[in-house]
Amino acid sequence: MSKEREPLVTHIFTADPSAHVFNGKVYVYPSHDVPHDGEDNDNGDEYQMEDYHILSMDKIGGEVTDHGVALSMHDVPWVRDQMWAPDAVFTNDKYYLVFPARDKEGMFRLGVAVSDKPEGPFTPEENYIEGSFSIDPCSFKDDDGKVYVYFGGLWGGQLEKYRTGKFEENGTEPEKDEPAVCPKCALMSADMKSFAKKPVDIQIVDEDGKPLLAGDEERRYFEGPWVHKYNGKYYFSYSTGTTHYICYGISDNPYGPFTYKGRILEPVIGWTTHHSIVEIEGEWYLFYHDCELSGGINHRRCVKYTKLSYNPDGTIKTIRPYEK
Ligand code: FUB
Repeated sequence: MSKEREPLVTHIFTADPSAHVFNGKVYVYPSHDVPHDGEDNDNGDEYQMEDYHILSMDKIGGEVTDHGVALSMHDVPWVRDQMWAPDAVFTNDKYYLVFPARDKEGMFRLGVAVSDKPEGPFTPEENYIEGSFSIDPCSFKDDDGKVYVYFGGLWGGQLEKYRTGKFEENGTEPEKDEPAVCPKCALMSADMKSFAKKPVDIQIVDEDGKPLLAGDEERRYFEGPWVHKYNGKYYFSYSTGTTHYICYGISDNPYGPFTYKGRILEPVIGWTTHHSIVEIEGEWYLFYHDCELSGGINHRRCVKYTKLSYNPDGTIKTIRPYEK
């Protein structure tokens, strides 16, 4: 049986959980960390994932099933390595896995794979989504059926190298007093094979409507976007990377701007923090990871979940992951 704030599974290392309810069951789409003895660096070379395993529970707190390899990098023609944080969406009566990986030239791209079952196995498209770049896709389906993919990550995720609109090998983050690099959002085509529109910037603004600055590392976007809806509002949540928080903003529009509202999760054990938010039988849950299972090794992470709650004004109560 699974328990709140304990590793969901211990037989493999897992990270970056995207959780969904499909057919009344809880499905978790995590990264699958590969243990090795290599060093960490700012490029994320330690995250050497090769495949995806989908996890499920009949109900929250239930026994966890590992459905085995749902997609391997060896089966995706365009992928060289580093299959990082995936997400999944149900549309067209099919399940689509949306995932990032490095292409044969070492550029991060986003790919799509399809299955009739939420646990896969997934059949990948021959090529990555044309015009895609960077990492951490969140595939959000709105109430009108439109699917948006939010994505982007700094440093290893290469997002700051696209500031001019095209890839610049030596691209850097803006100066500290300039607006921060924005995450991106693209509307997906109905067949889920391409971007219906070019990706646009997602602005995260302060209470005065000003974009957060690059030097505002406690609040600015780094990686790991997630979008959910609560009481008709769009919530955009993300990791601040260098300061290790999960923060969020709220908007009336899926394209934002999102007004910064606060922290959802205080730092966990390990450098990265990455999450998803899902409603299960009328209660809200945060799925996240830390490195507790490996004693703090950054690339040997474990997925956990805990309850999440809202204040009457719609703001989210901050979670302190090790406070009982
Ligand atoms: O798992 C590899 C990377 O670490 C993800 O893409 C980031 O969000 C961070 O969790």
